[in-house]
Amino acid sequence: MENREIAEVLIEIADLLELQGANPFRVRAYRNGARTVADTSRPLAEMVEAGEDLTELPGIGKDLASYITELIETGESSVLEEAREKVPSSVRELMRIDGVGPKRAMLFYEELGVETVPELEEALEEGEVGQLPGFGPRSLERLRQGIEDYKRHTERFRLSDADRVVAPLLEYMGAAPGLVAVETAGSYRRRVETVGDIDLIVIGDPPEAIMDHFESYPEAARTEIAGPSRGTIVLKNGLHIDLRILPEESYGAALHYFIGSKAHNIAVRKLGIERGLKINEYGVFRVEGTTGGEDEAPDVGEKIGGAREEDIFEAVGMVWVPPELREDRGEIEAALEDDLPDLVVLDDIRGDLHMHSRWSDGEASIEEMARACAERGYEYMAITDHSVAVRVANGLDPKRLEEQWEEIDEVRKRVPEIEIFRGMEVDILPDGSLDLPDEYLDELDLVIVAVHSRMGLPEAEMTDRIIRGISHPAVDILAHPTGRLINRRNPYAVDLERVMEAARERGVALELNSNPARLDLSDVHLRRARELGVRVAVNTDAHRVANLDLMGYGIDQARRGWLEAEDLINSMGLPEFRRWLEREG
Ligand code: DGT
Ligand code: CA
Ligand code: CA
Repeated sequence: MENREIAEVLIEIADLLELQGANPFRVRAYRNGARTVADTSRPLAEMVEAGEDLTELPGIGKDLASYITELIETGESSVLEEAREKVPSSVRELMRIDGVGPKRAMLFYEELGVETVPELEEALEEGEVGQLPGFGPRSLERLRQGIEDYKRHTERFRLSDADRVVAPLLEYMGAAPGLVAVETAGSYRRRVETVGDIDLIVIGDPPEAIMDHFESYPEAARTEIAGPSRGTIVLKNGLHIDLRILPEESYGAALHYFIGSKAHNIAVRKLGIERGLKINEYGVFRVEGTTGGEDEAPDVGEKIGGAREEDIFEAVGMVWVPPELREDRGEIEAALEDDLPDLVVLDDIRGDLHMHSRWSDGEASIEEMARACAERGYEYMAITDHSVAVRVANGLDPKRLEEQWEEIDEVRKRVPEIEIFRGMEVDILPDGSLDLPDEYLDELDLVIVAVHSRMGLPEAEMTDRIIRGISHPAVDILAHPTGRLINRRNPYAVDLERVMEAARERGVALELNSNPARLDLSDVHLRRARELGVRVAVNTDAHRVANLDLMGYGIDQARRGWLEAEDLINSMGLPEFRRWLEREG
């Protein structure tokens, strides 16, 4: 059982307890536990098997530890089952509607028998909700709006979709009267693979004029909040934008606060308290006997910093932490020791090792791809069209592969600025064998393997299949190792821990697929790969020239996974990379 699945169970328990009006501290304990589990790169299943004490993990008490152990050992949770007996799990979804909390969700369920959002919508239309106590015309209208929003935006936005919206928005805000600076914060700034909303922070004067300008954004569908220093608009595509206008002297403190994450902020604030400092979005203050609580007056005490973000870190003895690491996943401890990783940057990339041409399902010729890679400053690249099993992608049989090699030879002459490796994305068939005869595998410079079929196999079979696939001595890289598509398809059931161990033993690299719909491996998985000493290849899997620019998403994700240039294979210069290709598997 993966940590992610354990976390989902804990969240479900928390939601159900909340619906049942349980003690908020108990609910929070499950939520904190879920976060810890999801953020732990080592599988808890392995810890349980090794007889390790789960209560060593932050936020995991005795009870939680025993529930998790039960879940890992039996695949079931008696606490969850008990909670489900009192209220169906689908009722949780009602709480995701703006304005519906646990009390109202339970009211809909108990009084109207409503268990799902569509049922609630129906009850609203039939006038049943209007019969309930506390539902006047205004709250009915708000509920209708909430359901609309829910339907339009039940999913978090992919980072790439957010990017498309944010670039023009920043340009527009830059033209606001009296504006001094505008910056992004929140999960967007931390480059999380999906974002709930976009947070912007601004310095400028007068604030009213800036807020007016913000509300008048042509892409806005409506204004949700418009206060003197804080506003929220909802764009036509459903994305919410939060804006905060700040005085210059607390800009750094506010930037730090709103970049988050919340967990990171709380940990930094705690360090402050230990030093008699209060840290909040207004600055750093020296206060006798501070509790650091959010109920304290915000700006009491002697202000010792806050204009620059560094002020916050310096005050607690930390070096500056890149936003991508600010998740309270160990960056605080590392920054106190000045021992943060030297995170990889786009410039470290020397080649892209996964791309398609017109020979299979790509849209560009090999020459167009080669010239585009050379323009991006790469020293090398690999053309990796599909093997024959992927019929829908026009996969190549050995005969066409040989013809393709002739074309690669031609292009090598015409585009000598870059080394073009003969590669292929070879399918791992359901039995774990590879979709290309050995004599051809041996002739390839670079072999990527991947699963594209029978993704519903049980975990043990899928794991054996993949390990058998990467055990072929010709294999260099395992592409998109979990097969997930963000918001579209869950990862297939696979024991990634075993796959990583096998990859390390065989000297096979795991791919970080940079396509923003995949970003596969995830940040937590990448961190684990690094811990285990498995090399990573950040590739675009480009199907057209413009896709080559998706490399930046892979780099963002690699940074969130704590990767340094030396953890990658495609950061090597050409001679070193050639030696890597010739390594003993
Ligand atoms: P999202 O929007 O769900 O993708 O995630 P974030 O991290 O952007 O969260 P958001 O938009 O709710 O808030 C932006 C930042 O503001 C968050 O990363 C940290 C900070 N923040 C929000 N609420 C709290 C809070 O209750 N306490 C503390 N310490 N910081 C908070
Ligand atoms: Ca946000
Ligand atoms: Ca926000």
